[in-house]
Amino acid sequence: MKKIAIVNGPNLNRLGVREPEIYGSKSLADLETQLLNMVTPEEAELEFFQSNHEGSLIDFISGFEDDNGSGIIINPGALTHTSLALRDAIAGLSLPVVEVHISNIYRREQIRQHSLTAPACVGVISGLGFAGYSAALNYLLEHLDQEPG
Ligand code: CA2
Repeated sequence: MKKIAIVNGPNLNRLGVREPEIYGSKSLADLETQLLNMVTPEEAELEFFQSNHEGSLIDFISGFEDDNGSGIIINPGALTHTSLALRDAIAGLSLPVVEVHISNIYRREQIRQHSLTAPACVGVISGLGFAGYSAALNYLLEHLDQEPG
């Protein structure tokens, strides 16, 4: 049984509340429904986690691997651009991690155009809105237990 975590970092609990012009008008609960509708319980178990705290995110992803997790989709929020600790935690995992950004970070302010966490991930999807999470989930469903590609 595949076990996939969808992890969202700081402020993503505010999705749908503010800045709809950048992040859309849907909430984190809408995202969960969208992803749950993509899988049957026999196909994969999805676990959702959001935190505004760097250490909690690090504890969750390492605990998820210890708990027989198969893959992770992560939107580290602004920690993408600042957290060497989160990058180290991702790099220390043996399961595949896909980084997702709702907005296209390469079209935004310069400070957002560099991801510290991306080099530790198998791939990055940026700018496709919630569809990026679905694409990441499709990738993991197809490629878990296989070589990247
Ligand atoms: O585009 C993304 O998904 C980001 O990871 C979102 C982060 C931002 O710091 C990254 O540069 C790109 C910010 C998430 C904040 O989300 C909010 C949503 C609604 C209201 C307030 C914040």
